[in-house]
Amino acid sequence: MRKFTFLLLLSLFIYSCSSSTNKSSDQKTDKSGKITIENSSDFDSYYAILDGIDSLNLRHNLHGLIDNNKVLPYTSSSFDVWDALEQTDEDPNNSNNVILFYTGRSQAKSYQDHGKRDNNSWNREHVWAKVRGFGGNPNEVKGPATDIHHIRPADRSVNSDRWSKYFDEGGTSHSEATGCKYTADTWEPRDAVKGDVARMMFYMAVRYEGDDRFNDLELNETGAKDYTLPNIGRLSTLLKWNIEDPVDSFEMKRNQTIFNIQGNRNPFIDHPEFVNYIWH
Ligand SMILES: [Ca+2]
Ligand SMILES: [Ca+2]
Repeated sequence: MRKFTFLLLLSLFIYSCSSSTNKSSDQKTDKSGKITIENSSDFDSYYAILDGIDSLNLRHNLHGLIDNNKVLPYTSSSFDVWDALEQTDEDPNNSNNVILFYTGRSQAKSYQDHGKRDNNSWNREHVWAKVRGFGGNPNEVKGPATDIHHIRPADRSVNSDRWSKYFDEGGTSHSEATGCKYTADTWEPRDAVKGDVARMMFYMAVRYEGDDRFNDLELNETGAKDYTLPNIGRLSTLLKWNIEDPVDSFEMKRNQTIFNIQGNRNPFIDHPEFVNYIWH
């Protein structure tokens, strides 16, 4: 009996320890529907204004927090998107290189696709495909077309093959970006960036709500083969990837670098649990 009591107390102790480990995330998804910002991280002062608000208002408040970013020129003799990506996607092991998003290859920053049409050079992939809401010349369109939160260095030919496909799982393995798969309509990125894709798409949907001169970008479940609509999917797959590939140090560092350049953050990198309040 004494042994049983001891085991019971021991299991209660272990349970309470594991509960307190999870306390932070529990608090943020509790049933009261209030958002709690604990000021536990350097970046939490950015979110302090959200502390105590009703979770139903989170999306609206997040939009107001992130919608005043500096708009970069796409290509310019002054600091432009090329220059920004050399900082945001720098190879942590080689400051002369960037990491290409779909292949994972480390590539010389200087080996850019500037009309040379070299298939192994790198260019600028709009992860939210341009034609899905902000087509045209990015130099003129700007806004979402020059928002570096979703623009990544990519191998020129791989970028071309991804085209404007929506994100979902399955299909044929890509011959060059071997971790990626594709069908006629869909693109599945390599495992290491699946969550990164999801969180970039969540950012775009909340940053662009149609209250400025840009379209209201929205995620959908059909994937939307109609490329003229400002939609991309598949939402349920993105939600799954957000969990399967959690935020890592490269993504956090990238978010901070963008904050320094563009003046706004991707909240879904800093607080992945916010996703639960907005998409169910
Ligand atoms: Ca990742
Ligand atoms: Ca939107």
